[in-house]
Amino acid sequence: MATELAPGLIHHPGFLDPVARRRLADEVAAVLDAAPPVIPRMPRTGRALSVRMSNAGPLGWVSDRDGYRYQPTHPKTGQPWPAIPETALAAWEALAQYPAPPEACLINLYDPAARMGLHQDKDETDFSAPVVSLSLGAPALFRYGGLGRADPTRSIRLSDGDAVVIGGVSRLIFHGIDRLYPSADLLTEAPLPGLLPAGGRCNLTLRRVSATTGRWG
Ligand code: MD6
Ligand code: FE
Repeated sequence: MATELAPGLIHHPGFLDPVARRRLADEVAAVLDAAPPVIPRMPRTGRALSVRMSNAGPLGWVSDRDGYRYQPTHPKTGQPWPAIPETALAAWEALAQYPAPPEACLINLYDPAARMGLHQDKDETDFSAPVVSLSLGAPALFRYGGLGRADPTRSIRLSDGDAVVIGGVSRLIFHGIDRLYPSADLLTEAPLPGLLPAGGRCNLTLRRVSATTGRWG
């Protein structure tokens, strides 16, 4: 059962069944083999974020001292990003209600202590397309607010297999991950062994960017 948390902000608990979760985790492992995770850094300060990131698709989101941007190649290997996993493309087709495929699939890897500060996804140029997010592994506390950073916020738990769509008038809301809940059963079954420690989490966000590969921000 899907829940509309706010207009255009929709939570689909357990959207991926266990077979699809396993398949997506295997597809993500193959992507990460070709495009190893990188520690993103804040523009200017160079401060490291606590997540590790990689991408799939024609464009990937990269953050380093030079700024935030989408680019067609991996910053370390120089190779094009691998193709977006089939399971993720199918989720976009089912949930995005948008007539074109995603151009970018950002892969966030959370160690049990990792978090992500409140932010807006606004480095894209096409805000008519939603962002579709898929979660694997340990549950996480997802906080969302309004269009202003200081607006009141609410929180929900995102669990293994959940999908979230951020679109419509909610496309630019502030959101983030406050913490993970690395529970005992997940300690024995990490979704990406070797890539994530037990109790870790993987989140994929599918986006439309634009045909341009220039710099923003
Ligand atoms: C995460 N998610 O769940 C972080 N962004 O790890 C996001 O930042 C996000 O869940 C845009 C749309 C949906 C999201
Ligand atoms: Fe986001």
